[in-house]
Amino acid sequence: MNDIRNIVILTGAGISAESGLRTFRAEDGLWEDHPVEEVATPQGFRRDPDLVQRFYDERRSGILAAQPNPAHDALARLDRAWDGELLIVTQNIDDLHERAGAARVLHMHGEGLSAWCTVCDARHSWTGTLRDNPPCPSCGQAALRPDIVWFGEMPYRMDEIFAALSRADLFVSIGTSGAVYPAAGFVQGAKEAGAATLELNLERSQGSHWFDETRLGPASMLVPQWVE
Ligand code: BJW
Repeated sequence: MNDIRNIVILTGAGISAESGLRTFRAEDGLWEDHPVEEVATPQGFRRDPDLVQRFYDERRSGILAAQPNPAHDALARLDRAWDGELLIVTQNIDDLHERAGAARVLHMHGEGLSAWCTVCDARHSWTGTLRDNPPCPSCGQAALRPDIVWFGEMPYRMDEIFAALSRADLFVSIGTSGAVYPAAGFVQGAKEAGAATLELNLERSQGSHWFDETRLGPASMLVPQWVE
């Protein structure tokens, strides 16, 4: 990594799979039991808010019970040691990168341990449930929803992500299927900016042909190997 200064790392559900958090599109994935249009769209939330709040209440308990695995630990070590630019863009709503000790983390699809008030726009750290309609600590209205980016909504902090991609010398994608945009298009953006591109995944992603190199295996093995 001699001539590399700026690194962008994209992580997906696969990096947290070995921490016991289910991925979405595997045969036993979350979308098997919970149809995506029911639980991960604004329309689904309007139709049945209780169902969606219950789904994310369960996900929140799962996040609180999970622990970072060696892949999160290795990225945190890299973050601490790297004196060039580095950004971990995660599609995951868990906080396992932070709990492993990484600081430069951006949650483009929101955070499971955050609640967002649709009346006053305040965000609050949240570890309890939302299905019982608790009042917003800022405005008192019972209008909190999970602070999650659903299909059809704009992912967070896209300007920062595109700026980091435009400066990247290396783009690394870890444990994501490449099925969801705009994250699935980041590899092309990074390549156009002249970055080297590496995929670490259990199986090839949909955009695997865009990567200069693909290494297949579990994240808990591949990520520490790549970092050390
Ligand atoms: C392992 C492993 C191990 C397993 N080790 N690896 C037509 C064309 C193009 C786009 C669209 C279109 N129609 C609609 C769209 C847009 C839409 C979209 O992409 N739809 C697709 C279905 C086509 N996108 C949106 O609506 C987004 N917003 C948007 O586009 O706004 C407009 C915009 C325009 C221009 C610029 C910017 C914005 C919003 C997307 C929101 C996604 N939300 C979700 C749910 C919320 C979070 C949550 O509940 O947790 O986010 S969906 C779900 O998928 C979740 C994930 O973050 C996301 C990605 O999934 P991920 O992480 O890749 O998981 P899996 O399960 O798919 O894959 C797991 C991978 O891990 C696999 O590869 C395994 O091999 C691997 N693995 N074990 C290593 N041990």
